[in-house]
Amino acid sequence: MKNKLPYLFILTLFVIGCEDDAPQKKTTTKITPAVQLKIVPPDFNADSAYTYIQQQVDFGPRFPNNKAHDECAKYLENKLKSFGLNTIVQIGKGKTFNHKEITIKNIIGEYNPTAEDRILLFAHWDSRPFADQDAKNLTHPILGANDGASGVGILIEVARQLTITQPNIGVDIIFFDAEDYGQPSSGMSLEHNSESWCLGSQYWAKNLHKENYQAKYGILLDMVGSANAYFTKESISMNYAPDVMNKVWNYAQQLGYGNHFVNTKTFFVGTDDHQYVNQLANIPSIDIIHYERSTGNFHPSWHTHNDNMDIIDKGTITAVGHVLLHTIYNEK
Ligand code: AHN
Ligand code: ZN
Repeated sequence: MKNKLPYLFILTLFVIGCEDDAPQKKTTTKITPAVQLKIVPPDFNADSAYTYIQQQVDFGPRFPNNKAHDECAKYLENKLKSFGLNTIVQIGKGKTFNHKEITIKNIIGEYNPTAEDRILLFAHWDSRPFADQDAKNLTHPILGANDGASGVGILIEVARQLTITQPNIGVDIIFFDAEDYGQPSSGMSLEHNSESWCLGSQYWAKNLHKENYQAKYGILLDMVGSANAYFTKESISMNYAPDVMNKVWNYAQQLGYGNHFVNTKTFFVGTDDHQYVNQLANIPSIDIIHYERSTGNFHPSWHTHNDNMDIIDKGTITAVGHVLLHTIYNEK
């Protein structure tokens, strides 16, 4: 330090001797690139996502108040924690259509919790306690490989990728509980008693895990694992978040998944978690969900015992995972 004094003296004389507009102090020049460098999205690993689906299904049917549900909750919490996400288990009380008191566990992972700009990715992790759409064993619970585990498995793999390659935005992943404890539709009735579904997302939307929580938009994955899945632009998403839906579907088509992500608009049968995230939490959210063309309903395995690992397809998982990562890493 002492040695610098003579130089400082000479420099001062030099500055005094210069024109008035000469800089008084040397500042480092900031080089702003003309084009913001784009992050190359990491490769989505469908084998890894498939394993996460299998591991959930291996617990058995996972509905509130049963043992497999408890074990799976712990597994999901530990998975998010192991990838370094700030993990919260939101516990709440709920009541089912058949008057059962249940404990709701919404499992939340925050990536880059302090970032202002965030997106929300969600899926339900519980499986249906009955097989009311099946022809036999209607009262037995289902495995929910597609209806539940598929979306969650893909999001666990997304969580893993987030910590390997950092995106420019914050990401929240929520695994909602008790989506699938809704009242079975009786006979010819189309009445779904919609409030009896999506108990976990309803609870969260009324009791946000963070005060004034907001996200730019949300993406729900529901029944995203079957072969040749066909994702249409369904009406709830199109009413609340058409821009988000068009953006994601455009990305999908640019990536070559136009066979899965089609421009057809369809009417939504019943309800889903994005309904409450839109309506109660005011986060414009879309649902990526299979539409069965022959019936205008959900996948044929829906709420039957055929909803097991046999119908899970790595090609579809790759498409959904790739589109999600592309969307995340193109933000900002
Ligand atoms: C009904 O509204 C009939 N079902 C809610 C959507 C759902 C059920 N997604 C998965 N399981
Ligand atoms: Zn279901």
